[in-house]
Amino acid sequence: MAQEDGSDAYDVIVVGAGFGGLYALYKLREQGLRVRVLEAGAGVGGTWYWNRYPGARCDVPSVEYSYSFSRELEQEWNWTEVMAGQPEILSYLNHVADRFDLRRDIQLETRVAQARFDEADCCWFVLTTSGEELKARFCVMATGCLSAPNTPDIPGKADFAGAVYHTGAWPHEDVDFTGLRVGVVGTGSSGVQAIPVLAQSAAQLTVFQRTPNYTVPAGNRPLADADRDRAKAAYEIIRARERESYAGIIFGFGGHALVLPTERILETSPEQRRAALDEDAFGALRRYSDIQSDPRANELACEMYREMLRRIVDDPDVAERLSPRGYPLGCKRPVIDTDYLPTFNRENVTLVDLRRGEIERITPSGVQTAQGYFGLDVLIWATGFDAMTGTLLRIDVRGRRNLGLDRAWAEGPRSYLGLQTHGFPNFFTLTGPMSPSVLSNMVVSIEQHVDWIAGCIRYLDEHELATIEATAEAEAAWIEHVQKLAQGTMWVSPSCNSWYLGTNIPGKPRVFMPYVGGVGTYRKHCDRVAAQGYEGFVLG
Ligand code: NA7
Repeated sequence: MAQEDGSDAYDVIVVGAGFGGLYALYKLREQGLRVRVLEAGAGVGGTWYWNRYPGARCDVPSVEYSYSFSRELEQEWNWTEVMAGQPEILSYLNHVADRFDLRRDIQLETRVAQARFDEADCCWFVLTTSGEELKARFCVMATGCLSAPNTPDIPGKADFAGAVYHTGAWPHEDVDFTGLRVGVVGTGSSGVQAIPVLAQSAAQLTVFQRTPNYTVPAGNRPLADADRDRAKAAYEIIRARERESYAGIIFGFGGHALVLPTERILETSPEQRRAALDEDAFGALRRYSDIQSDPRANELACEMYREMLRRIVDDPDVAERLSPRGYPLGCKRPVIDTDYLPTFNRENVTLVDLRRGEIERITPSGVQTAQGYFGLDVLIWATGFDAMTGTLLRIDVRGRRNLGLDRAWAEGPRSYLGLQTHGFPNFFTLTGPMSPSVLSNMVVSIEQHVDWIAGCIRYLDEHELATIEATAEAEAAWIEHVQKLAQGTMWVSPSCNSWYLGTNIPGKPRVFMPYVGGVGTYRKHCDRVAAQGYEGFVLG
């Protein structure tokens, strides 16, 4: 498509129109750049466009899980719940798209098949699945960290004759489960959120659980007018503190101010731990500072968790089946829920603990496990995503000398600051592996990355430079730093399997992908690199 000045190139192509892509468009366009956003979905919203399963909700307080770039937007939008549900977040993003006139530069239903760097021209050619080719100086991949749904390769999965859904690619029309026998495979955040809601309408709900999660009640509630007003009045302080904080969040579950743990569980007696549970149920687990770093402390916390679970679930055998064992609390992403454990007290809910015998095959009418057969009308995969790298690697990305990103990342993702990979000049990943990303409030991390990239492009333009590329040395040093920080934490414990490590996808290298040093520290690294003329990058 020809531009106003007659050239056929954009300055920036942004892939994805979720939180990241929308802000990237706003910010880069403000800077006078010609930007085109390509989005596979038929609407904006990214994660919140696709993940519309019953019960889908954010686990970060809504006043914090929102943009900070516009004071007016902050003041005019009224969140209705402490933690917003998917429909409200999606309306917010649609409002943002309209409010800032973003739609005119967004091309929907456009899936990117290939992105190729042209060394002679110093630009990227982006090819869509419908054969359209676009040219730009820069590529910003706002493709999301949890956007490539994973459906496990279980024998017979294509044979099922009833309706099949994936939580990460849920249909846009309402699905009615009344009177139906519904099966859910998977008990991560998506399964844990969907199961209590599905149980209310399905005639029979069968949950196939491979690994029980440590899930704690979210304590969600309507957002009181007074609390919303207080947040609006204090936004400037809230945002400033988020940016310096560890996770980009200053309020905890239920919207209460986060309190730093001060007690050591190893110094408590069994009676003190029981009393702590009596006083604050699952909240008690937030009191201890040694759980994430000491395996003995962690095991005591796990036992507290299982004790609490036994108090909630009536049938002792079901409670045992729901009890996480053999891996530490804090290894997987925390799961918070609404009525999850009490759901297993319902007559119409059956829990199949796959640790006692796995799924052998899917048949046309149900699921055959080593423990018996379960007849179903509907099968729901709540089996997660090929996280952090999956969406990028499903695109054929080719950098210098035709190097494929799949080859560059064959042994795990490689990135300098989580922003760029050596060999791929002018190609930026938003909240990419090796940045705080999924360990943080994504909106805070997205805004930080977009602002950094916008500053970087401005710097290049002001200095009449065409390219920026991470050096192999800076990239290697950053990866080493990221891995070193994670060492000794529960996230990388040998008994831990998680999508942070890529172990949920057969054959994916076991590499811990996020940066655990915290968003405040990370921001300082990025700012220092920029202030020193983009140290660790070659500018050409
Ligand atoms: P998750 O957290 O990856 O959960 C996927 C679930 O599916 C988890 O319980 C898996 O068990 C289970 N799973 C995966 N493969 C299988 C097979 N083959 N058989 C049985 N069960 C299986 O994805 P979610 O969508 O719930 O959440 C992803 C993130 O989105 C979440 O952390 C939030 O950040 C939002 P496993 O634990 O691997 O044994």
